[in-house]
Amino acid sequence: MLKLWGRVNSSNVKKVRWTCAELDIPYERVDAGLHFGVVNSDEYRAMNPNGMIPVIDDDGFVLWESNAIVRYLCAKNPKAPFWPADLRTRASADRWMEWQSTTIGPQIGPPFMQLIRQPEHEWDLAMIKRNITRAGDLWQIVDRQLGQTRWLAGEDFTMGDVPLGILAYTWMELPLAKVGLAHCRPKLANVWRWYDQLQAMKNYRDIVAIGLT
Ligand SMILES: N[C@@H](CCC(=O)N[C@@H](CS)C(=O)NCC(=O)O)C(=O)O
Repeated sequence: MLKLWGRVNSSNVKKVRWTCAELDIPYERVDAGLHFGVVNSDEYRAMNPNGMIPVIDDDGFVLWESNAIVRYLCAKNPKAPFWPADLRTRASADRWMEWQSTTIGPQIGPPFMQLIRQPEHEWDLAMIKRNITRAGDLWQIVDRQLGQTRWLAGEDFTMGDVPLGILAYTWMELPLAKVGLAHCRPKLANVWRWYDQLQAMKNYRDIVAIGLT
């Protein structure tokens, strides 16, 4: 059986768990990361020298990097439309996965770490303001896309909605009012409609919308 290492409150582990749920892939999960430790053991570092989660072991094939894992699982268990059969739709889904990891994710990650995981006296308010303002601008790009298509890569829910869908939960739940930045999260009509669609999904409620910790 597929084995997955990673704690359930990790956004990158959520990508893998949500994908397994969509594709009906059974797996065994081992808690790892943060207070669970594990990631610094020699055995774990031999699997992932970065000491990060998630990692999977599929019958002896070890893989890290969440988006690569999502694509591997999809290619091995192809199920359209989640793994789009059409090359261009799949490339569009890929594009939003990469954009989440490289562009908007890095803006939201550091404020998340401080506002949710660090005591208030350690918050770097200048950084939080800079990043949240930039993230607010970037959500406008998502909003424009979702003004044209029901889901990010077209009319169907695909793997392309997974990383940003997870980040959307983080974004909506961040206590921005506490740092006077609630105005950076205006009610963008298309993003909110897409977020409602996500919240209507059982897998999203069970795996993603589990509170920010
Ligand atoms: N690019 C990597 C990033 C992995 C990553 O940042 N994982 C975080 C959790 S979301 C982690 O391992 N944090 C350290 C820990 O939990 O101990 C991926 O997408 O898999």
